[in-house]
Amino acid sequence: MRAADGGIHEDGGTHISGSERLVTEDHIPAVLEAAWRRAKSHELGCARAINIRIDSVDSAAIRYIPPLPIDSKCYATVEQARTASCVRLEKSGISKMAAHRAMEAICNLRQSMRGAMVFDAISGERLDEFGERGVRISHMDCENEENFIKRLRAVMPQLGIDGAASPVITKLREALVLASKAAAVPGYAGELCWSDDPNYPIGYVASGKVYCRIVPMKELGSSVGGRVLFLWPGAPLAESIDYWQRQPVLVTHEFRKSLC
Ligand code: WAQ
Ligand code: MG
Repeated sequence: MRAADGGIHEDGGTHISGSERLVTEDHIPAVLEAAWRRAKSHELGCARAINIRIDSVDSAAIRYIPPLPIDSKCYATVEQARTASCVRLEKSGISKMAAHRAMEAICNLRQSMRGAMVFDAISGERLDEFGERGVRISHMDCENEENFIKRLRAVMPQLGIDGAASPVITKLREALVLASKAAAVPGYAGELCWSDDPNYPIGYVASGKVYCRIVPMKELGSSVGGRVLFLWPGAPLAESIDYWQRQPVLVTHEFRKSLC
């Protein structure tokens, strides 16, 4: 599902929210209802153009992958958090210039993208040609939502006892599924992301194939957020994008123990 205001995305509409699921047919009515509710009740505004697309996927084509291991870091200020995020990316071999360019690119977004920008991990140049749209990663989900959340809580006890439908659990589950799928292409170097939802100041850095939650990645109330995926020089761009957009992936609940 992707929802926009002021017209459809393809006709200049502003991105409001989106969600990607990969479920069996019996779950479709419930997933459709949840997508509809999300589109109509988002804090960024009321969607007036909603695009819901259902693709059938051959179950034999599904790839099963484990989630990235999770770490978590809290900082006193957004500035400290962003500086530490760049350092984290640099420690995994991504250049300082690429890390800073990615940070700036997200900070300078005038309106939300519905997809991610792809950057060269050394030169810091943008590689994809999707402009304001970006690459929308799709066809992924967790293999079993209940077990996924149970294991997630076990490795991250600091998540507390919020219900499974709590915004934090939903955001983390979706972001971890996306980041784990993103990391599964050869040539993947890392990711920088934070939400464009004004009430959600948490972001993450994926580097060295670890998902590290970063708090606070922006000021509460800011609607500026986005995603940058890094590829090592020479990584196959077209194949990576094709995998991100089309390869069906289910993320298992084989969590390695939390690093925090
Ligand atoms: N594929 C590529 N990029 C996407 C996708 C997708 N499927 N979905 C969102 N994006 C990009 C797009 O530019 C959005 O504007 C931006 O990311 C933010 O999307 O607690 O909630 O759904 O550990 O607002 C991260 C922290 C939350 C989770 C990220 O992103 C945690 C989040 P949002
Ligand atoms: Mg959002």
